[in-house]
Amino acid sequence: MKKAMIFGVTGQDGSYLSEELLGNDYRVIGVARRCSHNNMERISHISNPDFTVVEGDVTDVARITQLLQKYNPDHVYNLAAQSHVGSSFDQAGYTFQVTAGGALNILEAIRQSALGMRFYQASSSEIFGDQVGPDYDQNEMTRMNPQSPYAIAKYAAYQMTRLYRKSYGMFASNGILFNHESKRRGEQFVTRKITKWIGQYKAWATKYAGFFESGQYAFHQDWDNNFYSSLCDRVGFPKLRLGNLDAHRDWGHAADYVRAMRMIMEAGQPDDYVVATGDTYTIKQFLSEAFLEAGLGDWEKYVVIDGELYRPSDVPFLKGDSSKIRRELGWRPNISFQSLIREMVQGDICVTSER
Ligand code: NDP
Ligand code: GDR
Repeated sequence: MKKAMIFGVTGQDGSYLSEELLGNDYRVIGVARRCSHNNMERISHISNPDFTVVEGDVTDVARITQLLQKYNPDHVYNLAAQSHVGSSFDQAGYTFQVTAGGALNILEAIRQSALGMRFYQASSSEIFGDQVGPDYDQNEMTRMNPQSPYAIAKYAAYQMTRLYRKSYGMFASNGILFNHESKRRGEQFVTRKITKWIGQYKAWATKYAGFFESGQYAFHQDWDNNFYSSLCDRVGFPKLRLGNLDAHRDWGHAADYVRAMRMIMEAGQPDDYVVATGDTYTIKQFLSEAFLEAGLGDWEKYVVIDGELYRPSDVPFLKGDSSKIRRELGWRPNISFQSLIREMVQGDICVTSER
């Protein structure tokens, strides 16, 4: 049985990757940082004797070395990062320390241990920044021009991974993943922020509908969307505050993307691969689909544009060309944009109505 170690096991991808690897006969050692609150929510459902969680932080090279020596994994996945692009403008130094320095610490610990384990770096489409390919799709050959402290940290880690591969002959690969989401997506990212708001709003509107329908209030009006959105104004349910809605993103599902990670690590040779659906949508299009899925109609009635949520510089257009990984490793995504939105919206409606 092969052993895999995952740094960043408590994140969205860490949880899906653990399931993916356990389902493919790996023993999984997840590394989680010590936290004063419960950060195990995404992995607490995994009860498998081949799954172990240990404490560790990617800024602590001594601990990384100790863990590698103790468990001697075949594969090491580095998913740990300060992964919020917007926050990286406020916490540039910290982001660089964790997101770039963490990758270097693991690479160096592997090199010094001389145990020959394989390394995966969670690289990101953010490293393309404002650059597009000749057909507007970004692939492994597209010029990179990162546009945030996060993206620059990821670019440093990407280059470091390539350098260790070239200089020391290590099996070290970059998965250049475009945005991928799920019900487990962090609540500060735009897709989940939208679906979570929808879940809370629907729970609130249902409560009010019950109140009026109970006859305590004589209120003769069609129970339509205009009524509910005007309630938002009158009774004070906070509207959904968002920033730049014109950016394009190529959104896939995390379950499909962790399969790509495993395939990259099981390949014959180390290499760098773009992982993307090849479709792109604006935030406005995501809003439109999500509000339709929730039966709420026109999203514009519920959304307020907040200038504070605009980033000092943003990535305007992402659309990935993943033909290399499709051709060489046979990967392809199975979950459509519409199914992803359905899962996220319905998931958040269920969660909030159960509370
Ligand atoms: P999350 O933010 O959900 O997860 C990040 C993980 O890193 C969490 O487990 C977090 O722990 C952990 N972490 C943060 N700082 C440290 C540290 N100092 N030491 C150890 N662990 C730490 O990200 P995702 O799961 O969405 O993404 C996984 C990786 O892939 C990240 O590196 C991200 O930058 C990258 N990526 C993500 C994409 C996406 O669309 N999701 C696309 C391209 C790249 P805790 O739970 O305690 O906060
Ligand atoms: P991104 O994802 O920056 O692409 O990074 P995010 O969902 O944060 O933003 C996508 C786009 O939406 C715009 N936007 C908002 N974003 C957030 N978070 N909150 C808002 O209120 C809001 N309003 C508009 C943003 O400006 C941006 O254009 C994600 C992360 O998972 C990274 O770790 C990963 O590397 C990349 O995807 C690929």
